[in-house]
Amino acid sequence: MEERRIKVIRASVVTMKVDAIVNAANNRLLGGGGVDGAIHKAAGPELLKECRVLHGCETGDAKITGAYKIKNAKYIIHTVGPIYSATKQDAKLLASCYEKSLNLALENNCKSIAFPGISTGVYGYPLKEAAKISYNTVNNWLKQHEGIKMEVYFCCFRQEELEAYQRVIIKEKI
Ligand code: AR6
Repeated sequence: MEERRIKVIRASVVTMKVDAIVNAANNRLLGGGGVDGAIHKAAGPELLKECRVLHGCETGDAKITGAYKIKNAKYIIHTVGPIYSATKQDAKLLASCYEKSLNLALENNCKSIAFPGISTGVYGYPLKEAAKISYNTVNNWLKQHEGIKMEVYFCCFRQEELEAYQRVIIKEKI
């Protein structure tokens, strides 16, 4: 039943009408390229101001801020994925990003959250593996939080991302 609370769509996470959008940030939390750059650009300079006082974020952890000029969301959850190194640690850290982000969303009374593919850009995480880990982590989290309302969107920016998630979901249903 959890799959009904998960939606995979092709969209920029910046445009999502949800309580929290997730940012694929770096340890410094001071902006960057990719989805991080797009979020900071859309949210405006006030976001950077708030990020400065957070004093960074550990890999696998998450921190929350306001969404400022991004009016379609209430919060931005900044999480730092692992730089892919082909070690067992990668999967643990990536799963932790999704879990910690969901925990933060729940603590802040969010009922919907939209994720980009953490670590699947500059940080080089192979799409197929990342889709599997993120989907399973979210699915397990939802199972553990059955009574609460939380809509989860996987926002795929590129067609390949969408296809990677669709493959994971099809296999899940077999
Ligand atoms: N909405 C959704 N997904 C997006 C968007 C968007 N607007 N833009 C890109 N993507 P990346 P990372 C996808 O590189 O790998 C930054 O410089 C993109 O297609 O943004 O976690 C940070 O500051 C890819 O699949 O994040 C860090 O230094 C996925 O988002 C570093 O990059 C993630 O790509 C983090 O690297």
